[in-house]
Amino acid sequence: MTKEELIQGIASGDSRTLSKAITLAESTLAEKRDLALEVIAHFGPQDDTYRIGITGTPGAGKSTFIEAIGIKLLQDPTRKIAVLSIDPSSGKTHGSILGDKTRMNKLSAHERAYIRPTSSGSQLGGLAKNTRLAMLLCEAAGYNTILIESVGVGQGETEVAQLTDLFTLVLNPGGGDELQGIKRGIMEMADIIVINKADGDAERQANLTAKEYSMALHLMPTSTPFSIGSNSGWIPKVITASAITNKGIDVFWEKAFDFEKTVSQNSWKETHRKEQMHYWARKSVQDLLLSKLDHYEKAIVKGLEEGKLPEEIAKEIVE
Ligand SMILES: Nc1nc2c(ncn2[C@@H]2O[C@H](COP(=O)(O)OP(=O)(O)OP(=O)(O)O)[C@@H](O)[C@H]2O)c(=O)[nH]1
Ligand SMILES: [Mg+2]
Repeated sequence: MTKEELIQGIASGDSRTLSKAITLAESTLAEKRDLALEVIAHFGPQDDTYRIGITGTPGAGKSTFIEAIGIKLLQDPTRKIAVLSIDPSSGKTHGSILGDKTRMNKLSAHERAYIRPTSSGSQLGGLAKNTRLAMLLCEAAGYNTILIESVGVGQGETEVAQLTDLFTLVLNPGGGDELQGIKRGIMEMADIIVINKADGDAERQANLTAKEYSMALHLMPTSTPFSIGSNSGWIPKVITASAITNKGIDVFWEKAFDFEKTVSQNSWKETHRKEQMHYWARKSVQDLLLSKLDHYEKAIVKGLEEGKLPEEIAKEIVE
């Protein structure tokens, strides 16, 4: 496909063209990736979208929860939802794709929804980076609500916060043990904590767990090393929900829109997105520099043979 064909297809909201463009963006071949970047640049930033991260331990019910909140939101005819999942395992095996599609049956069949797992390709730490490009392409294609699913246990997983406006943490009923599996920092980043699977016998436990987390949150500083730049002015909320019985799904959206209202009024959303762009720009520079490191191998070996200090060699190469 040519650049013009890609642009035209995406502008008309064609999901097959969108899929092709995302595949190009994930490519490790520079010319393919560059083509995708040109397409993204053509559309420019889409400021009016809502980007929501859904993170939580494996099996917490993230995909099922996304299906429930997605179907609910699509009752509003102006909404178009793209679901992107960052799965560290999907790069190799694509094992989660089938699982996610079956967990999101109704959503994947809906004409105003688009579901896609992101592949890491061969790039180290390329997951969130590729997800970001996929997100921008989805926004260009008219998807105004982006839901990003990530596990929150692997390396670099906290990076999902550099993609989204609202950060949601999905946990299960049961005490603090649960948190041992995920990075502590993730809890401090959460804007909404959802205790999912609050149904049947587990409902009582879920309410207790919600209270515990609520109290734990109160003890946390509002600004942490993980909160990026300025403060959103939002006080994190803990809710209970069931993705199966739909309990708490309305409450989730109520809070999510309260959040959006708060951060739009105090212009945090705008500032936050600018800070995120700065993060990605730095990261891109860093990645490019690192990819060039191999070129300097000869100079490094030569410098060492000449008895130079590593610090001297570095200065000579870089400056
Ligand atoms: N009882 C109950 N079960 C749920 C609920 N939500 C999800 N489940 C079940 O929990 C299991 C895992 O659900 P998923 O939605 O795949 O969880 P996930 O967090 O996306 O899992 P991974 O992506 O593999 O980390 C499935 O068997 C779901 O049916 C819920 O609200 N209540
Ligand atoms: Mg899942």
